Amino acid sequence: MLQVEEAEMADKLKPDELAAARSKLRGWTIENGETQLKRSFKFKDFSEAFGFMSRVALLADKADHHPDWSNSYNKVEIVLSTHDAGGLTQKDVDLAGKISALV
Ligand code: HBI
Repeated sequence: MLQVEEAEMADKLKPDELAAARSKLRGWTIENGETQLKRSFKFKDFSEAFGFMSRVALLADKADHHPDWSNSYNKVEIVLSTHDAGGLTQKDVDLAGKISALV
């Protein structure tokens, strides 16, 4: 059992990596006991919001790393976490950076 936990721990961001992510990822917050990156987006209308979601979907599938997200009319909320590791990994930071570059 210990081996599995160590493997999961190995992937999770270390404190210095979390601090770097905090300063790099403007607009994103680190939540839920430092296991999630979260950001809300507001667009002109639903069409703009959905277009953004379509672009994020393509980025996520290319990265094989997918958001937990919600959409309400012109608002999109994105939560990133690595389910396989039970917390934040570099995959979350990388995808957050790519998503930020879309807006
Ligand atoms: N997306 N956020 C997130 N976390 C994962 O662990 C994950 C994923 N997308 C695909 C994926 N894992 C696959 O590699 C399988 O592990 C399901």
